[in-house]
Amino acid sequence: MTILEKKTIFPVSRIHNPMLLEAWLEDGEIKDAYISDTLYRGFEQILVGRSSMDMPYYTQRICGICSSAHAITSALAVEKALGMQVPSNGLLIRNLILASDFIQNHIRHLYLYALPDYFRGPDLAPFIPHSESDLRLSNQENTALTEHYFKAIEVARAAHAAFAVFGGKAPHGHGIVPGGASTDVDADKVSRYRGYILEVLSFLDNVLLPDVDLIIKRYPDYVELGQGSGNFMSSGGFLSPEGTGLFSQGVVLRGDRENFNEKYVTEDVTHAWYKPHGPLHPTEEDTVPDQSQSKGYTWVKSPRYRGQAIEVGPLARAILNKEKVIGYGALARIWARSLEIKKIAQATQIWLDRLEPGSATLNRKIGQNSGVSVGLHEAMRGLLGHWVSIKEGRVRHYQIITPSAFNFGARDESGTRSVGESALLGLKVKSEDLKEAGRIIRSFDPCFSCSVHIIDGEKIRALRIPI
Ligand code: NFE
Repeated sequence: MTILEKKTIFPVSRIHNPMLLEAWLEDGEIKDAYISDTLYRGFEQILVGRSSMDMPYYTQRICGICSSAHAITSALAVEKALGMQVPSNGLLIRNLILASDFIQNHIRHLYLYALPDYFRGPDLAPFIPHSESDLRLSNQENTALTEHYFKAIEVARAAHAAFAVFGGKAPHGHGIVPGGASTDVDADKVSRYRGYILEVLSFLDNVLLPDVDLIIKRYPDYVELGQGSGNFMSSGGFLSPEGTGLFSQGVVLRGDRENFNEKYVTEDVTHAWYKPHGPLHPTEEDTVPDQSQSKGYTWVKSPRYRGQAIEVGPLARAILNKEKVIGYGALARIWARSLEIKKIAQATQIWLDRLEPGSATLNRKIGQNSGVSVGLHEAMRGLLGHWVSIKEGRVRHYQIITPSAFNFGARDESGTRSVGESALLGLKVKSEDLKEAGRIIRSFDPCFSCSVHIIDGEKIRALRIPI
C-alpha cells in the first residue's frame, strides 16, 4: 500500500480569512486535498425577525471586500418578494456602486494577493519572508512589479472613492436599498465618479494588463495548471434598465450550455460541521452547527447545481459571455479577471451617460408585505444568491450561498470534491511551502469570511474551534 505524505498549510495566506490546506502527496504529486475554513461566524440567524428593508445593510457586514454585492443581491431578493419596482436611475447607480467595488477588488486581488506568488519583492515588509522557489522574472521586472504593487494600492483607493460618490462610504455603503438607490444624481457626482474611473482605465492599459501578459509569458504552464471541474455557471448581472445584463446568465455542464434555474441549487452538509443532511434547496435548509459530527472538516457547506460541483467567477463569466479565454487553469482565471476590470470600467462610462439628474432614484412602494423570493447577482468571485422569506415586512428565513462556497465547499454526500480541491489533484509540488498549490488556490480569489455566515447566538461561545 502506498503511504502518502501529509502536508498542512495554515493559514493559507493572501486570501480573505483563515483557510487550512491539507494536501496528501506521493512522490511530490498531490493525490488528495482537503480545504477547510476554520472560522465560525455568521449572519443568517441574526437576520430573522428584522425589517426586510434593512437587509442590504446587515448582509453587507458579511464581508468588507464584496460588501456591495451582498447589498445588491439582498435588495433584489426583497424587491422581488415584496413586488417593488426600481427606477432606472436607481438601477444605474447600483451598477455604478457595484462596478467600483468589483474594480477595487480585482486590482487588490491581482497585486496584493496573486502576483506575489510570481515576482520577488524587495527585502522589506510586506514581501518578507520570501518564498524563493520558482521565481522566473528578471531583476528589472521584479523592480517594476514592486513599483506597480504600490501604485495599485492608490488606484484601488480611487475605485473605493468612486464607490463613495454614490454609496456615501466604502466598504459597507449606504447607497443600495430595496427600491433603488438612497442618493440623487447631479453633475458633480457624475464628473467625480468619471474622473476616478478614468484614472483606473489609464492604469489598466499602461500597467496592469501588460503586467498580466508578462506573468503569462514567464509562467505559461500555469495557464492550464489548476483546472476546475469543467462546469461553469453565472447568474448574470449589471442589468440595464431594458433588462439586458453586462454579464450573461447560464450554465455549462459537462460541455453543454443550458439555462440557469435556481431550483437546481442545493446545499448539503454531509462533510461540514453541521447536523448532517443531504442536498436541500436553500429555502428548506435549517442549518444547525455541530462540530462533533465525525465526517466534518470545514464550516463551508457544499453547494451544488444539479448535483455537480461547478466553478463560478470571472473565468465562468467570460465563458458564458462567449468571450475569449486563454485556458482553464490558474493564470487563465487571472487573465479573465483582469480583462473583466476593463470591461466593467468601460461600462460605467455608459451608465454615467444614462443617468438623469433630477429624476427619481428610489421607489419604496410595495405590492405586498409578505413573500418568498431569491435575489441573484454576480459578486466579484461569482454567483451569489440570497433566499428570503418575509412575513409582514419581517424576515422569517434567510439563506445565503456565496461564490467561494461554490468553489471551496466541503466534499458532498457522494464524496465529490469542490472545484478548488479538485483543481489541486495531480499537481507536482517542489516547494516546501506548497507554493504551487497556493498559486492555484489564489487564482479563485477565495473569501472565507463570505463562505461561513451562520451564527447561533448562545452556542457559539461553547464551540471548540480546531487548530
Ligand atoms: Ni467576502 Fe464574496 C464575493 C460574496 S465570497 S468576498 O465575491 O458573496 O465568495
